[in-house]
Amino acid sequence: MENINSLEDRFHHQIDNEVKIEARDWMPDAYRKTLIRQISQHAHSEIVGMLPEGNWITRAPSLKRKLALLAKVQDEAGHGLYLYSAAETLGIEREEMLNQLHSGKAKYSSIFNYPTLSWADIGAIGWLVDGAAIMNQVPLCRCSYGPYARAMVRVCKEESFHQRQGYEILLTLCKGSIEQKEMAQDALNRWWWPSLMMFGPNDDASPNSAQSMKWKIKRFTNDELRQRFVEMTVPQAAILGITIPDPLLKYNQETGHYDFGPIDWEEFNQVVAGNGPCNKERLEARIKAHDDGAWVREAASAYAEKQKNKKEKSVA
Ligand code: BYC
Repeated sequence: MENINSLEDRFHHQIDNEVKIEARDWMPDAYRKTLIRQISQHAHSEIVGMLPEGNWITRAPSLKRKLALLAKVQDEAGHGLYLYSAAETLGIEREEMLNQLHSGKAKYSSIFNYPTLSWADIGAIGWLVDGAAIMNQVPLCRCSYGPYARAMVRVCKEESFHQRQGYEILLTLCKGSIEQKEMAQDALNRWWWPSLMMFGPNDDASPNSAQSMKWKIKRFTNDELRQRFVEMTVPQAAILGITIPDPLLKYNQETGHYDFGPIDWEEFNQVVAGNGPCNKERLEARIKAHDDGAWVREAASAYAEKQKNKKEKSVA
């Protein structure tokens, strides 16, 4: 039997042997820190991601569409809850994470700082944004940190329903009138490049990837996942009969993969720095939702306290 001398050796032994790290296990500070960073950013993205779609719940074109969108947005709130809970197992309080988000200090996915201008945008978000999310998050089900990996299993199941509802919205529009198909094309034109940016900077500009890969938090690099997303999406666009807005997108016979044009990293940096089209609006809406919900949290805490007292009295 192998001799595991120190806590650090045990940690590496677990990582090497695909044994999940659990909250009770010793872990290096930097591993804990990077997980808190990634999981909390992910949680923030889920709850901010509710906002652009939430705008369309009252304007969905039919009862069926309204129900599906409502369910999807509720799922996203649930994803936020699982993820904040997973981050809490690492020793950070939810309140602290929310303070970081509301004070503008925490990052969330760049994609949610773009406006939803038409109903077709709801289709494009489901198809592209949730499609990109699945591509990125399925490997996270094998993340070395148990609570994050397990949360991802359920999140991915729900994301796959979201992706299909989005694609079906676009399929319906593309089979409809000329104006409807133009709406779908316009949505693709606006959401394509931001969706590619969701995967994060190119590998040579990604400061966290190499270490996260060693720790088996990430299983694939940003560029690998972005490439896979392009490969998956091109035939889907062809079925819809709409055109991906990239004149350089071309199948490369030699590599067997699609080549695509350069991403505008200056735009990405601006959005991440808080200067995207909707950053201010999103943060204000999030803070308002949090403030408006204060009475619910207070009532829930008061009720929990009452129940606890009741139980204590009955035991005494
Ligand atoms: N936007 O070294 P890198 C959803 C930051 S939710 C903003 O490659 P890492 C959905 C990055 O944080 C979608 N910032 O970092 C919800 C880092 O900054 P710091 C969200 C970005 O962590 C509702 C710096 O750039 N998904 O799907 O190794 C409705 C350097 O990057 C972005 C997740 O959060 C970005 N796009 O890799 C519908 C998935 N990209 O912290 C759908 C989990 C990078 O060093 N997260 N940055 O200051 C991940 O997989 C990884 O964190 C990332 C980035 C691939 C995103």
